[in-house]
Amino acid sequence: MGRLVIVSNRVPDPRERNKPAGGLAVGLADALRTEPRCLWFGWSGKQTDFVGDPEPSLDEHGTVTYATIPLTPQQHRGYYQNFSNGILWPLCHYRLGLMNYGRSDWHQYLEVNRMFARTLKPLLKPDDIIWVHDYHLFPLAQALRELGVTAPIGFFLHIPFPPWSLFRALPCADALLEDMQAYNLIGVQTEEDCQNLWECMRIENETDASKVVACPIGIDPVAFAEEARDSDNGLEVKRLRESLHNEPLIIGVDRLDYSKGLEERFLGYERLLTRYPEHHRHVTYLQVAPISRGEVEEYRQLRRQLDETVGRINGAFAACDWTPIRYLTRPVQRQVLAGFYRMADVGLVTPLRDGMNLVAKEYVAAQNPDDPGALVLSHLAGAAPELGEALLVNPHDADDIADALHQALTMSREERKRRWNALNLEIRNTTAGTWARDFLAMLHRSRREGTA
Ligand code: GDG
Repeated sequence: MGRLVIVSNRVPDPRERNKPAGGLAVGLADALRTEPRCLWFGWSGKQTDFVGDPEPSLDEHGTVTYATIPLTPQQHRGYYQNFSNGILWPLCHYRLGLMNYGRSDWHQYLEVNRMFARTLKPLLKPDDIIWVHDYHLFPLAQALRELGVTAPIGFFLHIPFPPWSLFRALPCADALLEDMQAYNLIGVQTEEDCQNLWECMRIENETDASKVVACPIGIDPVAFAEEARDSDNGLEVKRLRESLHNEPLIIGVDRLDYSKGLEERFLGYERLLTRYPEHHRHVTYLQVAPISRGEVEEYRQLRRQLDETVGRINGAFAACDWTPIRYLTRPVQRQVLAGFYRMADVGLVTPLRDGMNLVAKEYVAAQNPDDPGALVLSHLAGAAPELGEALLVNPHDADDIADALHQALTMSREERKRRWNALNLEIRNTTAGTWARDFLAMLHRSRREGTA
């Protein structure tokens, strides 16, 4: 059997202990543990002034060979910052107003995809199967096909896909959809994304419905639960526990991104404090929000806005011995995070749109089965269809968030256990491992059935 070749924009450094916060790396790392042999190809995260196709750097680590290339500053700006993060990211999260289209960025995006194809091709072996990840690389299969690559190529989109009525606002929508025909199989997170993408592809070309499938990503719940149990006595976890004096904790963990609905969430918490004053001086809300894409203006603005909102809420409600919101913009170590989740009485996950949201699943996995916390979850997260026993809220409605938080904080242990058992069953059924296995089995099938 041939190797699995993973291609993603960014390739994690296997030697880095403090892994960067991000769902794709977390999901894939969990899934890869069971793969016998694998090549992982993509951008190293570094920049170079060398113009021309770079030579990939190879680094073997266990069963995985990491092959990485740098980008020039111009490629980084046009392909990564402007087109991927400034155009596709807002568009796919239904935020047309934040999309800044520039034709030169589109050209740069296409050119970097072609450069990825040219530098990857010499590393490929006859029986390889290729799995491309995420919106940075929509046109990659077509670029590989143009170089004569005939291997089966699958694609997985980690973020949502909008309906045609929105997607058609992208000036190069037709060309992108046309290029995506070159994939043998395309996976998305939910049935809604599947419908949306298939309709877009069908409008442009004859597309077989079986080419686009919903294949929700998960975590490794057993390993994460163990991590949470082990970290219960860690120094930072102890410090947090002691600082709370047996009072309840709400936790939120998100990359600092406008799709995560942080401003709306803070306003929902403020509404809780306004409408349910019995929680004053008792509840603490800890928000971990590591800075992400800090070089992009929209993200800097968001950060300023959140600093202001947190300051305002704390200023209005704090007492000399109580800070209602603790707000951390530095990343927390993964194991410490697991312990924080376990300690928290409420997991608060309210994105305005999210492909899946692994934090919701991590929160469930980390709970103590005898005394689990309650999950408050946006119905617009990709995880919502699977996690129906969470308290589902509309993230745009501060009162809805406040009511759900109050319900979660006052919920009986019996009800928490009942809901958690159902949620836990769900996350144990759909894991990172089953996600990768299911997708790859479908991709192999497409080869056997001759569509590859
Ligand atoms: C994309 C899609 C989809 C966060 N802060 C810290 C930290 N994290 C970790 C979490 C979690 C991951 O980052 C975030 O995953 P999400 O799924 O919530 O979100 P995205 O990064 O936006 O991921 C998303 C995902 O891909 C997978 O397909 O679900 O919809 O947007 O694992 O724990 N980790 C550490 N410190 C932090 O401070 N160590």
